[in-house]
Amino acid sequence: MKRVFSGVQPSGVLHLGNYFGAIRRFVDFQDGYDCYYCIVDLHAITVYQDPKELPKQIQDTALYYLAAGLDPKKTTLFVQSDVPCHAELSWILECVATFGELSRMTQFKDKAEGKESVSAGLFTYPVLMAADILLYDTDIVPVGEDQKQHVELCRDLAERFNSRYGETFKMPEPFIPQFGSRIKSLQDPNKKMSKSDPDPNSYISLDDPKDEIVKKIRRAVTDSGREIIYLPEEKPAIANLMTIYALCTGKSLPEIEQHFSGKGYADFKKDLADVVIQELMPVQERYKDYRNSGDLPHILREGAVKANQVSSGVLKRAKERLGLSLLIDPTQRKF
Ligand code: ATP
Ligand code: LTN
Repeated sequence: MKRVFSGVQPSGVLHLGNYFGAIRRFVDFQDGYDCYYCIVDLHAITVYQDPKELPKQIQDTALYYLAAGLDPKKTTLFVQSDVPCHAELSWILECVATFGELSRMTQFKDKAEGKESVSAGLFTYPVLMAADILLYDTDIVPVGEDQKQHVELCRDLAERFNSRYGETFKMPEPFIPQFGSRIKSLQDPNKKMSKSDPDPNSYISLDDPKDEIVKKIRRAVTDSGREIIYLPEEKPAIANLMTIYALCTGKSLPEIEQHFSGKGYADFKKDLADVVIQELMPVQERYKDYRNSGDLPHILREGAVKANQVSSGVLKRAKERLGLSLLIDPTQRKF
């Protein structure tokens, strides 16, 4: 069976971009692939996280994975910091990555821009991501468009390591769907919808109540004119809203254009709010059910034990190739 790996940071409430660009897609792979989905808390602490809030954010991210439809019987769900091999392989790969290539990462440039001081972890963030992926002999990495450059770096590091030390890592492929892999901000269609956006009107959170969803969609910026027509270059705001409509309903863009022909933005936004609510209400119900069931610690513990078994074998392989000490065998650690 081919293996799939992906991760989401527990750095705040998940939004529609994370849902359509990542976690809803994760569900598509769970039948027929061996899936590992991780809550990447070590990535989240590259920027300050309140230690009182972080445990809840980790738990919530896991609950939303489940609420989106991931079945813990079919997939391995775990928290990154419960599996020590991630930080260990990350250090090894930092010794293979170059300062120059990390300096070219656009996410780092965006996140560091205008800041007086940023953590060294924010700079080496993509190396930890490469370690996450390579530790599972991953074939496929489903991510949103913004992570493409990081998956390419991961491939470069794997190739460099393999040619320097001998065949060790499997070469992963990114899976970035054509449609919905970059949902835009509701307030500025030139920016991606993001958890770290200070304006909450720019995103719809997975836990937004119905009236909030209606309000945010009503306030969403639109383009000049009044036609519901998909022209991403000329009318990026309405194209983004149509993308969300298409993802919620499964309708094609021409079908949506036809359905709203002769109608204006107000009618379209009203219907859009309805279809978003229809998509999110069952997710919110399942979130509550999983939270009340109390099953989560058990699911994450089982996931961490399995993730440790697989990743420790790959870490051992890498340490052997490098000639590092193996007096303590990573595969013999007890969890
Ligand atoms: P931040 O914006 O604070 O950096 P984020 O919202 O991008 O965070 P991540 O945890 O970094 O969240 O991303 C989780 C997954 O969601 C990744 O696969 C990422 O590509 C995807 N994703 C994030 N934002 C969007 C978006 N606007 N459209 C589609 N996919 C997205
Ligand atoms: N950097 C990713 C989150 C992430 C990830 C991964 C995604 C960390 N490790 C491994 C896929 C595979 C992001 O979405 N910001």
